[in-house]
Amino acid sequence: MRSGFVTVVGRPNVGKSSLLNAMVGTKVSIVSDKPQTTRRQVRGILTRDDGQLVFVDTPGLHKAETALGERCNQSALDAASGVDVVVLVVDATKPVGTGDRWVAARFAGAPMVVVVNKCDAASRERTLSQLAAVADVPAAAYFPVSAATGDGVEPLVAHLLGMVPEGGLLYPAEQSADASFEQWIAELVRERLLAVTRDEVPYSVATRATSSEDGSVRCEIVVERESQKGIVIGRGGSVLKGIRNHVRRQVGRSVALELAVTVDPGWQHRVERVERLGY
Ligand SMILES: Nc1nc2c(ncn2[C@@H]2O[C@H](COP(=O)(O)OP(=O)(O)O)[C@@H](O)[C@H]2O)c(=O)[nH]1
Ligand SMILES: [Mg+2]
Repeated sequence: MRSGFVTVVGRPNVGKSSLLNAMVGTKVSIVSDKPQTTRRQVRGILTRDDGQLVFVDTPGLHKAETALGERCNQSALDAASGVDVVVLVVDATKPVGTGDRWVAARFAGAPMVVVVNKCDAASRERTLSQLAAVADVPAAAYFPVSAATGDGVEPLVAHLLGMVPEGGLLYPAEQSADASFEQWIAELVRERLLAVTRDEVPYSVATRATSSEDGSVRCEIVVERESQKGIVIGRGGSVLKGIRNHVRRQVGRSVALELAVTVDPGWQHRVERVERLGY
């Protein structure tokens, strides 16, 4: 048996979290069409007869403009120390740019695999030219994949298993995520908020959930302005109600879920608030 840690890095929105979910085979990290969805390291665990891979999802490295952004960048950089393999993800539909190379340089020296993702959305020629464009990033292998369709994911996983050292289980075989139930609920609430809100609202939202003794879960939604609170609640509470129903369906088991919205002015610009919210 082999086992090890595989950190997934790249620019925002290239599909790191989608790829992690595809490799694990179940959803453990939230996804959205907005950049900076992932705010901290998320672990997803794949256990097979021939080994176990612990995937670490990371926030996309970007030019940070807030305390939250700096925190996210640091979290991504930290995730690569001491890992067995770094998977650098680039987007098949966007030109490979200085941003991708800058990210690659941050992880120079680590055993690296480069993945060109979203191949379902790019022509064959485009995918080939993307592979050629990343060929100068020193890596052990280059894989074209689609996290959306699953194309190319199995050969990638098999290759990664071959790159980690011999060893036993790092997590119990039946465990596929490291987040607590409450953390997962909070993430699902935020994922839905990212999907149904626009403009600056998605970036202003933080969520935090706690369980009470009767098994019900209370999730606090923190926004930065009163006007955002109104948007998140919706007319007659319609937006909140929709989020609640959607999340309860996703959880897959019956849970009493209470949502509350609070305003914390400019929280993402203040280090101590960012830390208090758990980022
Ligand atoms: N067409 C296509 N879209 C994808 C694929 N993987 C991810 N996406 C989309 O790209 C966006 C960003 O995905 P996400 O996993 O959150 O990216 P991250 O910020 O790098 O973690 C979402 O809208 C995804 O649905 C893929 O293989 N094909
Ligand atoms: Mg992500």
